[in-house]
Amino acid sequence: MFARDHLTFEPIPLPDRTEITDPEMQAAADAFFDLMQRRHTVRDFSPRPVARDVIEICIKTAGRAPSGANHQPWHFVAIANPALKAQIRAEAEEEERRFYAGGAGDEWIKELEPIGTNAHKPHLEDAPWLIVVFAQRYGLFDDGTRYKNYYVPESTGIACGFLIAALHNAGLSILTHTPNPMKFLNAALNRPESEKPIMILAVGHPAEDATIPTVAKIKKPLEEILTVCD
Ligand code: IYR
Repeated sequence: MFARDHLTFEPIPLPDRTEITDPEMQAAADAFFDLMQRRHTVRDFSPRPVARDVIEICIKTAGRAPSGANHQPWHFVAIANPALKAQIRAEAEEEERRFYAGGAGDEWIKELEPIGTNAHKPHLEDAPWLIVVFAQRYGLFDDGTRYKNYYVPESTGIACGFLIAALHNAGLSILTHTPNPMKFLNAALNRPESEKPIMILAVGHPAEDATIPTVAKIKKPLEEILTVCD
């Protein structure tokens, strides 16, 4: 959020700091890894409802992500309304049919084979909540004038990471879904031209017979993703 006031630098002492010993730090880091390694992308949802309060606090958590110049260039739409979910499913499936019928290109389709995806997206209706994340390419003051936002993809990407971690921590399953293109979401959800939809998260409890693709468990080892310069 950018306001025309608050344009002066006014430092305050670091709030919310907790001292932590080195062993406590290691234990906390290990516990968080253990939590996050249990996150799996789920495409089969149970009809069990999820309280709106849980969704709201998770989105509030996403809103604590760092962002370029603290402009917080994101907006979230949380949808439980069955008719709206059905509309989004229908419009997403229309895009997906084009994608799988050739729009994606052969290489992309081949690489999706082990993931097992196709144009059929029942989870967009089965999941009790859809959260659509919009990136604010530029900001709008109340009087309609524009201001610039900075590092918008990075900022919204971090917010999505916070959101997924918060939802997973609450015991929920998530599918990150990116129909291509996603422009239809602006009209469906009445969001302004300044906002670009970046993903739909289907959120809920997994179905009892939910599966994941075998390849999803194969993660790059630390040596491959990390170079240490000490
Ligand atoms: N949006 C399509 C295709 C898709 C693309 C990638 I990259 C994935 O990791 C998974 C699916 C779909 O949702 O089916």
